[in-house]
Amino acid sequence: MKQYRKGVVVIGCFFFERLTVMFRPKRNGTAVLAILFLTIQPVAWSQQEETRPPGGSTLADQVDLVRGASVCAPTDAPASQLAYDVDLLVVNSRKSRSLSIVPGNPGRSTALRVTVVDLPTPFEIWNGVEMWVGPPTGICELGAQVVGCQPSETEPGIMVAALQCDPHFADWSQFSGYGFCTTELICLHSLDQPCSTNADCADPAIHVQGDAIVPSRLDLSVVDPILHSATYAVQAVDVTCSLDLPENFSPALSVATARWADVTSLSDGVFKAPDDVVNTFDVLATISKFQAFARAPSLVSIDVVGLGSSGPTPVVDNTVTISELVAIIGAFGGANYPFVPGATPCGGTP
Ligand SMILES: [Ca+2]
Ligand SMILES: [Ca+2]
Repeated sequence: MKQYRKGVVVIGCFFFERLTVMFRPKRNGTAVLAILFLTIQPVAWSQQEETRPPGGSTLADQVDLVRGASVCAPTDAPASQLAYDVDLLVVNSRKSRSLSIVPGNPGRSTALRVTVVDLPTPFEIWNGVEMWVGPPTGICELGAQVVGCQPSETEPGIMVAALQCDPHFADWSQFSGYGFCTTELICLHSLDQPCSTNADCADPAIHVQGDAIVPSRLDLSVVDPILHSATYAVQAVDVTCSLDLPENFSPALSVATARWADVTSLSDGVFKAPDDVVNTFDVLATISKFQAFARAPSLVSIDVVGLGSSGPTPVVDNTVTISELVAIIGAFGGANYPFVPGATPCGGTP
């Protein structure tokens, strides 16, 4: 019992210190958020272990690679590229509303096709729909978000791209986000890799977004809930290849989203990959991003909804507003993803 109390004191001190940092008066309404957070925290500690699905966080640090040659690889390409012309890598940390991939294929013009494989209810009606990754946009995010900027060593940021209905060919290696190197010499907002300067934190990931990217689902209304992962297949195809021949596409890279509003976990005082649990750390991370706290998780993790004139919308908007906080707190209370399928994306026939 003494050890338990000691642990509670340590955790309490940790949160007090974090709140002291975050709640310097920067924005109206901060005091309200602080009270809100302090109100829900006791509930959080009592619930956080109850919402973990069977199997735990087996996908939390997923890194996977598909690599293979397309039958129509251009004959003038170096032999070394012929063997690797369809590299695709899913990077560390799933997101609720984005697919984070590294397209690979430097020096080659490819298009990236996203096929809906298996979505949880009620989005299963979209299974089989095909879309394409559109042109990337840079978002600098060390502090306030600046959409349309070019991330660099001095302006850390991410590259995002919306799904669209037509293929977009590009040498995707020309696009790079940048994390920033913390005093602990770990890159934040990128691959959490060791670093000595920001130059070590180049991040080749493209974060693919759209209303067809929906979160995995854990239905807490049933006994023994099982996480239904929302999965997508990403394939590359070279610009020289016919899009009508399935064999011209790369092997499929399977990418899953995180559970709804599971935006992070916390380890050694640093926000890490989602852990299949929605608890105080997810709320804390969202508040910290709302406050433009530099060590908050990346925007692409926290941005889970858009904000329209009549409330939240299913298309993320590259900003973190009170809508994100409401969504995360709702999920913490057991709410599922609040949106339902609209028209089939791209008018496809699943
Ligand atoms: Ca979490
Ligand atoms: Ca948003």
